[in-house]
Amino acid sequence: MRETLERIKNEALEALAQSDAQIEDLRIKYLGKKGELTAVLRGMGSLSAEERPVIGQLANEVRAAIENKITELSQTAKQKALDEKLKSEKIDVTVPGEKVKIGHVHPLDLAQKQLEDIFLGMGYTIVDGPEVEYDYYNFQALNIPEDHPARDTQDTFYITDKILLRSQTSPVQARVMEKTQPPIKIISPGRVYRSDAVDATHSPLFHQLEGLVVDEGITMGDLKGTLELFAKRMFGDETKIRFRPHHFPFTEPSAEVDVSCFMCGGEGCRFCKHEGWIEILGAGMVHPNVLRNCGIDPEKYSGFAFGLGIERIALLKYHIDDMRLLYENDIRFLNQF
Ligand code: 2U9
Repeated sequence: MRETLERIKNEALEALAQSDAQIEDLRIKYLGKKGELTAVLRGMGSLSAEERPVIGQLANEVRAAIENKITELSQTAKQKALDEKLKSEKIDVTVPGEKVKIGHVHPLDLAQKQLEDIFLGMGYTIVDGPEVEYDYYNFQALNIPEDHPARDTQDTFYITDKILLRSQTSPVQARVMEKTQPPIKIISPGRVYRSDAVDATHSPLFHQLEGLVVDEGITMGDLKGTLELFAKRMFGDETKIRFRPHHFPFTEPSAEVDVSCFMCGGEGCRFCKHEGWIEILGAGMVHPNVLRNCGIDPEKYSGFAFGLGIERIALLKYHIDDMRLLYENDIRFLNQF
């Protein structure tokens, strides 16, 4: 048995020294449950009482020698694999990185930002408000009672009888007037909703920017001066404006406002459909009923208001002929800005 153990030890160590790829196979062969060493140990029952501890100790030494060799070889193999991995995965930190593509500011945002900058420069404050609004602030407070025909032209989406998606940003101004006494000088840009079918010039969701100034002694002259300055800053110093009488329920008197065509200087061209003028705004003096509804004394204060569609400004500014392009987010379109 002593010879068998010596033979197993020598054979195992030699086999392990020759091959590191089959370490596991060799471990099973010599140390496994059905391995050669286990078979010897099982046969120890036939040994005499004196021989048993001696052979037992030898068997343990043989096991330890084989196990130590296996541990040593596995560690060497692991280290070798790690060295090879580190070598093959070496990173050259001096290679220039791949450029990350960054997006563009959307043309609608560009237009809104420019509009905001112009009015911020004139001392206006930007205010925000809810898009889901009470019928009261969207219509009633603005002098549009339940049976008013303006409800047809501003037909919107109703959540309940009394709650809707705002059809204009005017409710924001109504809320400000309710909370604040004049002087008030604000603009309210934001999303508005109308029950319109989609085409080149309509969308059920679009963006407005409205302005409101209320103080003692505000006149139509202030409105004209403000919009003239706005038009020059937006479309160039040569730009003229003209007021055409109109009707809005929330302003009296009211006007539609045109700017002289910034493509032909007012001569008439394809861009302005040979009119020389391009309509961009609605405006007027805040109706006394609206001031009163919002807790402001129309005997003491007066104000002007104006409104424009931000899409219309973006289309004009960037010579885009179809509003749908603004919402499709086709990357070939957006890359141009
Ligand atoms: C209050 C009082 C009055 C806002 C105004 C317009 C005229 C106007 C349209 C332009 C194109 C809307 O985007 S559009 O369809 N707007 O013509 N808006 S005066 O008047 C107000 C607002 C708030 C409290």
